[in-house]
Amino acid sequence: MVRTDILIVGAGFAGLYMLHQSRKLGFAARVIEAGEGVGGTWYWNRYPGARCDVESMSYSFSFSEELQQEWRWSHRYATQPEILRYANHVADRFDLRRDITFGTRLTSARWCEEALHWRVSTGKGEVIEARFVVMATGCLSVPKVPDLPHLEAFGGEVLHTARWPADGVDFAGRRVGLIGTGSSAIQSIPHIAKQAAHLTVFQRTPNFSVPAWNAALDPDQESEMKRRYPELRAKSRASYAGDYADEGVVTLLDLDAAEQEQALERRWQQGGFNLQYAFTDVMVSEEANRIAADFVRNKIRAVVHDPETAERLCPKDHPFGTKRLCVDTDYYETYNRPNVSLVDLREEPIERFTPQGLETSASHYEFDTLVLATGFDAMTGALTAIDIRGAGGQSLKETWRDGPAAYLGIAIAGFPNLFTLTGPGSPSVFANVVLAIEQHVEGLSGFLAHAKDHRVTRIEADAEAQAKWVKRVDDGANATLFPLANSWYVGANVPGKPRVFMPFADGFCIYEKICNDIASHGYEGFHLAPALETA
Ligand code: NA7
Repeated sequence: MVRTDILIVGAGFAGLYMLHQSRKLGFAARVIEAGEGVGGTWYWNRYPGARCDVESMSYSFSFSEELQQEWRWSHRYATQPEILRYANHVADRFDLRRDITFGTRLTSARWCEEALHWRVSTGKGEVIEARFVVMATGCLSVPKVPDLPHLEAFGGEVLHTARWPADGVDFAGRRVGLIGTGSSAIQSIPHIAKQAAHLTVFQRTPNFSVPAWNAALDPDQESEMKRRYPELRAKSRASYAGDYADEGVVTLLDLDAAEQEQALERRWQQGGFNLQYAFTDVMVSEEANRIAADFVRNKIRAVVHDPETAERLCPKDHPFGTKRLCVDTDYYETYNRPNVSLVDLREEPIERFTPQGLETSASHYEFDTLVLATGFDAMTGALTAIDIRGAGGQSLKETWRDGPAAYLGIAIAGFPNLFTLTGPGSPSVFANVVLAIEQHVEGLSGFLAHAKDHRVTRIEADAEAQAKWVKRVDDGANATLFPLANSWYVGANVPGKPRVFMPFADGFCIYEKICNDIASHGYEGFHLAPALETA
């Protein structure tokens, strides 16, 4: 039996930083991690072309000035191997490994009211007692394999982008079938197409993608950004998306048609998420959104030579940016290669897999290897996969049957002393996630320090405060166009998952202000029970 003050689940960016902060506060802390190394999403997602689509100077920890000054990113957007090296560097630099148990999965957690602690079991049969449990399990960590008809009949290799073999895959000479056209597909398709004899992409919904214009970081530019880091990080913290890129600077509908085109083109040339966040109205006004969407559709038509393929690649069933925007390098250009073809599954649905490939309502497609780029049970999947039992013995999965409810996205009524980093109802995936992690870890650390100082042993979110928060998150999302898409933000990609808009969409800076206000009012909305005095 192991006893600890804080048990942290997951050794991705959130788990690593939480461990560092817990130690700083003088708590005994342990991390358990299913993988054999640190890095979380960057440990598992090793598919070819995997890279971050937030600029790496921004998508990196800001909590240590020494760390952000000494680490050197090679490119504007770092590759998965580089980000994984960074996560390993952080683990070594802050001597974190000695408190991490790898290759171990948490299977159940039970709250013991008399003892005021969690009793946690792992897949290896260990039992850990912890006063606090912090779920750092990630928003996109449970891969989804869709229910595909007779997949078991397929005789070739089946790969999932989120569980890619560590040694890589050699596609030379192989015919590859790939299902999906989200970020993982859009990043991997150009790389697989360069190697494979033939690549057939099976698309159900086309996504909007904007160019990354990735390039090596110029050393002078890097030095200048490092010199300005305090200012850039402050700007990020005060922003909508936790990023220092310009935001909200233009209202598209205030411009005439020529100015609109010019403004959109300027953002297109800058690359990345600027096209979405540089306009105050694109995510709230259908008219502004249609202008941006038309602009991107015309870009697709200009790149893809075959007009039928171009039309199939143009998203038409959801507003621009309402499914998470993709950021690519040569994605649309790849469809001009003679060894790449696109199958529209809305025109010809999959009927069954066969030993050689798959059959749609119109044709039979043969391939040797199948790549599933089919996404994740996002935001709640990792939490509901664990048998978590709260104060009345109720399960979290059951409690969230109609959708996830969490106060500030960090604590759940009925589940004392349990915290979710970047949980549903917090900015999380709507922001630069590394900064969202810092925001949560720092907020929670402050809270735990307060609890320690005031001899608080039991912290629980108030059910009424939580219900108000859930409504606030919902109202915020409903004031935007985001809920209009069948996205993983609303759980639409998992059959049977309740349709609830999960991230807090009002903005990173607004969330920060709310949390600070709550903390300064003695942690309103939480029940804090002091330790029982011993006679
Ligand atoms: P996504 O963005 O959820 O994309 C998954 C893709 O797989 C998407 O195009 C889906 O089409 C497709 N899909 C899922 N199930 C099926 C079935 N049954 N048949 C055909 N196609 C299917 O996951 P990613 O891994 O690409 O990216 C996730 C996030 O990681 C990304 O947003 C970034 O934040 C990083 P659909 O759109 O559901 O019709």
